[in-house]
Parts: sequence; C-alpha cells; structure tokens
Amino acid sequence: MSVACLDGPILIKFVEDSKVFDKCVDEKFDMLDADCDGALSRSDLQVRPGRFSSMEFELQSKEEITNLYDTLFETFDTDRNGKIDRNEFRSLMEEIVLAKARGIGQSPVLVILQEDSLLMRAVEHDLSKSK
Ligand SMILES: [Ca+2]
Ligand SMILES: [Ca+2]
Repeated sequence: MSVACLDGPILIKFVEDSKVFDKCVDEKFDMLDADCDGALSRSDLQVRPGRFSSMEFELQSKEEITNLYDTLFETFDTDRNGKIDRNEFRSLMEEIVLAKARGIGQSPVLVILQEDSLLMRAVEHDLSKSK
C-alpha cells in the first residue's frame, strides 16, 4: 500500500483515457474471473473475497460485502443472466471511479492505495502524463 494525493479531475481523466482505462479494467476482470469463463459470477467473487471489495470500497463486515454484491448484481447485471460480463464490468468500474471522483471533488486528498487498485492506476496514469 502507498499514500498518494488524489483529486476528482485525476480520476475523470483516467476514465476518459479509454485505452488505458479499458486495459486496467480488463486486467482486473481477469484477476477476478476465478474460473476463467469470461464472466463474473457470485462464486468467482467468493473465491477471492476482499479482492474486489477491499480495493474499491471501504467495507469491513461480511454483511456489508454481501449487500454490496447484491447491489452490484442488481444494478450492473443488465441482461439478468446472473453474471457480470466484461462490458457490464466496465460500466461498473467506470461508475465506481466517477463516484469516487465526485466524492473527492476538486481539492486533492491524501488516500491510501492498494498496489493494484484502479485508484492506484489512476494516480500512476496522472504521473506518467505530467512527466
Ligand atoms: Ca467466471
Ligand atoms: Ca450479465
């Protein structure tokens, strides 16, 4: 984990750079898709509990995580097949990052980032642009 300075515009720029963002989302998707069938089911997410939840959400209890999954599947499983496919996952990630961006707003905040989280990627993306 590391500490970085983050603001809303950094996250928005990251999402808008769709080539980079798609690649990060794809990597994350592959990491979560435990049985490699190209879609995320509840059992995929349970194989690596925390993988998903602890990175993008500050959630502690099992109950919170279960509730989160319920909401995720209800909201993002748009074709209602019980799985989140790549496109659905991308919308989900975009939604999460943009929600973070709105939450943070214009003023930079210090955040603790896990190494392979999307927010970490957003920070790295910003650094690579400003070099
Ligand atoms: Ca799967
Ligand atoms: Ca689906």
